[in-house]
Amino acid sequence: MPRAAVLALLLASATACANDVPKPNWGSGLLPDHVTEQGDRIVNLWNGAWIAALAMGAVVIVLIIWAVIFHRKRRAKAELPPQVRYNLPIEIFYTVVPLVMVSVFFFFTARDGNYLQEISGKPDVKVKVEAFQWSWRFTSTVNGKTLPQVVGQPVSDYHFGPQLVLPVGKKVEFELESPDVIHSFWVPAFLFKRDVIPGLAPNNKGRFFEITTLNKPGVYAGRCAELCGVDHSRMLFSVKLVPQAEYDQYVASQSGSAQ
Ligand SMILES: [Cu+2]
Repeated sequence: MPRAAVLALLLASATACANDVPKPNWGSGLLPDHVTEQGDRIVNLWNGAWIAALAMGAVVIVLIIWAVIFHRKRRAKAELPPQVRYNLPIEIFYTVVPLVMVSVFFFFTARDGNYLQEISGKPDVKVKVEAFQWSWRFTSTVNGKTLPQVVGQPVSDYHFGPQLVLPVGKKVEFELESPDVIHSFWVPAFLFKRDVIPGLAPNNKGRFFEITTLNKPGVYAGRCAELCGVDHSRMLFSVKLVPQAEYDQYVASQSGSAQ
């Protein structure tokens, strides 16, 4: 009974803090639905890696089972089978095959890693993201106009955290900055996270990344993904994707309130 009670409590509290976890989707390898063009590439890399690893695992498991069954010690003949060593073809084989496998993984990982770090330099919206202990400050710049900052404070539900509003179908460049410790900017629906490292030079590539939003309006959870202190778990925010007309309205209302 006490164990069941503890389990029930754990279950209740574990699901309570997981209120922002998107529903898993088998079609995209259990990744959450994504809202960026870059997400397509990540889903493909993820699924490709899983399929390759599972296929390789299947070959290895079948070979192990085969070896166990056909080379088990039989009572009739107790002597050792012939001991083979320095078999050059086999040694070349088991050196080359893993090299090829690692090279294939490396190729796709490097190709997609480079793609994800590409920056066009011509974003429709620029967002400066400042991560601090323990919330976020977002400053958007659109058509040369800088909108008022959106500043948050620690919250236990992302709906109440700072909200970054972005238009759908547009290129958005992020610049990450931290005045204190390392944080990590993570919107699960972007299928992407990037550490926010204090003290990087202004032109350091590690500060920047770019996404192209898909036409999927909605409110998406975001959080800090790097343990950064006592209120790390409450460093929640949201990203709201809206159609262009609604975004223009938002920009207009913000420019008014700036004065
Ligand atoms: Cu943090």
